[in-house]
Amino acid sequence: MNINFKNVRLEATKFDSYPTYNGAENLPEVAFIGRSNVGKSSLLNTLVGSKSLAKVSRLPGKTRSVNYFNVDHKLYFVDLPGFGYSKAGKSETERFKKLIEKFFLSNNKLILVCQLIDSRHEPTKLDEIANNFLMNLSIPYCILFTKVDKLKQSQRAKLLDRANEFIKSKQSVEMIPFSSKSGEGKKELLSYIESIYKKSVN
Ligand SMILES: Nc1nc2c(ncn2[C@@H]2O[C@H](COP(=O)(O)OP(=O)(O)OP(=O)(O)O)[C@@H](O)[C@H]2O)c(=O)[nH]1
Ligand SMILES: [Mg+2]
Repeated sequence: MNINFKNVRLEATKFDSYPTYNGAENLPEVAFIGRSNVGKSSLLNTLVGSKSLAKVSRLPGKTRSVNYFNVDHKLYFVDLPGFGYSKAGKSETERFKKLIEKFFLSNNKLILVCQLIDSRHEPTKLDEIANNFLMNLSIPYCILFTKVDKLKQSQRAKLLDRANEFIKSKQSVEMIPFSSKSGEGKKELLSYIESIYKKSVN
């Protein structure tokens, strides 16, 4: 029943999410969404213990398709293109927006949505819009604060306040500080995903 997160392969790459990808095994999905460059692909690599499974770049706008990683024949990790990439042209931005909306609105296989927010900065307007949209889907939802290795002690202390401010008056939400560099948060996130998975198959 336990998931072997290291048994992973890229199964499919989609540029259009309609109809949604069913995959050979029709597995439940865990999606990772957030601003361009926030560290989605890096986080996925860290979770599965790989350096290069998902493509990472210093420049925003690296992931432009929806990538389905088959994890141990039990679930898919879905790496989405980042939103808010200012250098992408208008039509590219529109395409991403439609792709992401369709991905979430016509998908009944999602068991968890993880929104990534850069721990160094205030959440952006787009982070807030995404947060509102995602929390209204009534799918289990969590926030991952990325790149915490870059925080100074004083910023670290403020993170919790900022996090609470961000989700104030919303239902209780799992929040995990994460670093792909130090591995902080990895264990916690994997056990959280595993617990959600177990609930979904019971
Ligand atoms: N210090 C530090 N750098 C990180 C961390 N995670 C990602 N980065 C760096 O941030 C940059 C962007 O990482 P990606 O994983 O490609 O980000 P992404 O969210 O997938 O970006 P798009 O595919 O463009 O949407 C790369 O230079 C990474 O090395 C982290 O935890 N700590
Ligand atoms: Mg990416």
